[in-house]
Amino acid sequence: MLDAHSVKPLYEQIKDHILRAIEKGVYEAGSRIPSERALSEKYGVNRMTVKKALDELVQMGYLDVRIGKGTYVSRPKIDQQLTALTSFTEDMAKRGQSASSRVLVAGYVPADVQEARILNIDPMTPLVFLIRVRLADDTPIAVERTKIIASYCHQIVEMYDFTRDSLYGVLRNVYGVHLAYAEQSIEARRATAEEAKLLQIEIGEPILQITRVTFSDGDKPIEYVRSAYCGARYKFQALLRNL
Ligand code: 16G
Repeated sequence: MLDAHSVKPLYEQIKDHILRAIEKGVYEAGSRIPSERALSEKYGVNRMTVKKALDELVQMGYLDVRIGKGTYVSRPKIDQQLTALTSFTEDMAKRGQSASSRVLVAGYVPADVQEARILNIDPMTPLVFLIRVRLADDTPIAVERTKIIASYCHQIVEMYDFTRDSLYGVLRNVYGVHLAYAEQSIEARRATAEEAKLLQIEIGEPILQITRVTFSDGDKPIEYVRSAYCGARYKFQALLRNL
């Protein structure tokens, strides 16, 4: 199965072989692959060679090591198109997954100087403040910290339960707020201890930090969101046209 005379090192050949098995569904997403020992017997190489192949596949995101349990084929990431202003609930519905949230904070805070500048309001203006862990089919995907100018949505915190309700849905259907567009940036960083706990990942794992300012009609900024998306479970896609 392996070619000892090839210029390609044995561990690379094993990597290719395992990758092909993942692509063909021989090793299915979420399933456990054979142990290092079983693979070294299968390929007739020592365990270090197998380990090197597996380590690289883990680094590349194709496999996950679960300590004490074994090595598993990673599940495909959720991919979000960067083309339209949509909500988490809508994104999950489109994929046939159910969206829910763990609400950590739901209340009101006065705008600080930075928020006031971003939202074009006076400091101390009341803001709705929500911190939610967003879940897709019960898997934590992101921690979102949302601030919205409270005068747009009187008593929203008292009246709605954001474990199930969609914030954008309520703004649109109840308060008649039309969200026109958003400015968004995406940066890479490592998970903090708090995020690691909330997202059920290890401290230091990759995070996509997203900052979004959402505008209603008339170019009025109304929402300021800072979110930490789990890099292993989420990716963004965009179609780029040559202008
Ligand atoms: C998305 C938005 C977030 C918005 C939320 C509303 C990103 C990065 N963030 O998660 O800004 O507050 O949707 O979701 O896309 P909801 O209507 O499901 O509560």
